[in-house]
Amino acid sequence: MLIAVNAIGILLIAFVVYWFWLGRRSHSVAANIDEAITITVDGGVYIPAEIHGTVNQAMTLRFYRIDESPCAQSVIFADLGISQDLPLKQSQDLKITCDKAGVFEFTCPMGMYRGKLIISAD
Ligand SMILES: [Cu+2]
Repeated sequence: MLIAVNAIGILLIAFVVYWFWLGRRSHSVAANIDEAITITVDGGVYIPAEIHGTVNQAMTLRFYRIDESPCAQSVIFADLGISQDLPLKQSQDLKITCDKAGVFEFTCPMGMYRGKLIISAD
C-alpha cells in the first residue's frame, strides 16, 4: 500500500515537472525570417504564448482566433503601443519590428489572455 502511494506521488511529481517545465518550453516558438508565426487564440490562451525574435527583425505574427469570447476580440501590445482587432476564424497578420531588446507582453484588453514577445539583442 505504501509503495503504491509513493508510486502515485512520483507520477504526480513527474507530471507536474512535465506540465510546468517541458510543457511550457514546447509552447514557445522562434521567429524565422520571411515566415509568419501563427498564434492561435483558443480557450482563453495564446498558443504559442511565447515568441522569440531579435532586435530589428521583421516579424509577422499571424493571429487566428477560434475563441468566441468577446474578451479575445483584440490583442494589445501595451509596451509597443499596438492594438489589433482579431476577427473570428480569420487570419489576421500583425507585422512587428522591435528596435530594442526586452520582454513585451501581449494581452487581451482586460489582461486575462497573456503572451510574451521575447526580443534578444541578436
Ligand atoms: Cu480579457
